[in-house]
Amino acid sequence: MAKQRDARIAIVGAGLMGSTHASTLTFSTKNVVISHIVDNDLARAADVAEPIEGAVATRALQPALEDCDGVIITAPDEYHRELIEQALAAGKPVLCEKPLATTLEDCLELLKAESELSRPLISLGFMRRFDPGYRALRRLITEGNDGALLMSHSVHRNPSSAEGTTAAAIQSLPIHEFDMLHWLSAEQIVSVAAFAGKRSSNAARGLHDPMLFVCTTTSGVIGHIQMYSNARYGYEVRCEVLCEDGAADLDGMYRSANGLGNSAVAAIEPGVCRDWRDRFANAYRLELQTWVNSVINPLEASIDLATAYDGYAAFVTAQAAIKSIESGEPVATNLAESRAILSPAGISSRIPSSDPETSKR
Ligand code: ISE
Repeated sequence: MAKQRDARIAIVGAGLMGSTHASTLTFSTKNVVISHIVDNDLARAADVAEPIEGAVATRALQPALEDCDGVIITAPDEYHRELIEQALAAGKPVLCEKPLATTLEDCLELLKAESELSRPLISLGFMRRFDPGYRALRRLITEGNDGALLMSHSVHRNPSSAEGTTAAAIQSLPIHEFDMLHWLSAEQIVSVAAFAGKRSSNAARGLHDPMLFVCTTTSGVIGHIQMYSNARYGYEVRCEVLCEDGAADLDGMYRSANGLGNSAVAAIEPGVCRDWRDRFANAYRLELQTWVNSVINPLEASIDLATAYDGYAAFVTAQAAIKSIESGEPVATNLAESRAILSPAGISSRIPSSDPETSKR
């Protein structure tokens, strides 16, 4: 059989995530080559490109877009909309780190731009969807051995905070937890109540830290999220789900009134890490391989890759959480504005593929 041509991928943004993805693609992913590292700071791009055979360091986005099969955006958040639009205009699939964009209007414009294409081209970097532990929890819920999901409890701690304000922290940390609740429950989050409480002396002025979020989904599933971005001791995420007849968590705890389900044992990843890149190294690898596969063969696109809509839904939830902190009241999420834009095909036309952990590599 003829060998599949490798996907040529351009990485836009040569910072922390750009260099992490460059190394994961180079050393841990197959059927891919990095064609360009694009950054306004050419020396920075050259540092990342230098050890990668064939990778060109450049400041020029357009030629890179023309000469690649897909684009990974790891540039600062405020450039996401513009860069995604340029990738779409060039007809290239794009995997963008969260957030989708930095304003609601920009998120909606991107949904609109994508809905006008013949197929969806935007994936969002919610990598936890590929973490073996979260996947085990999700299988437990979807297999239904223990009945319906009722509640989830999650903890998100960073050793220190790059985010100096409450709004920035909400858009950067619990946004992953909002997406996890949406993905684990397969429901929309309809409201958020956020609590600031006693403030840690570790926190910068202008940042409430820690915070607590109580989210409610369409059917009434409650997601309880603790965020602390200055824990000092390390990076840690935890998640426990409670179903009608059982409970399970990311650390492998499983209790059930019905004996063991098929997915009872969660895969265990390291508990406390230096940062999210270590904790989610495996998830990033699986996410990138899945996305690369979808660039090579769009018909194999995985439904587990977060879509532009998922990015928008998480962003809307984060905005509601910010309003709730400011007002002290629960705030309803408003997803209605997307309805006029999205045809059913626009959000669900990805064809499910097999589980990335078990599919042939
Ligand atoms: C960081 O910005 C991320 O995007 C990580 O995924 C998240 O887990 C971490 O807490 C954030 O600081």
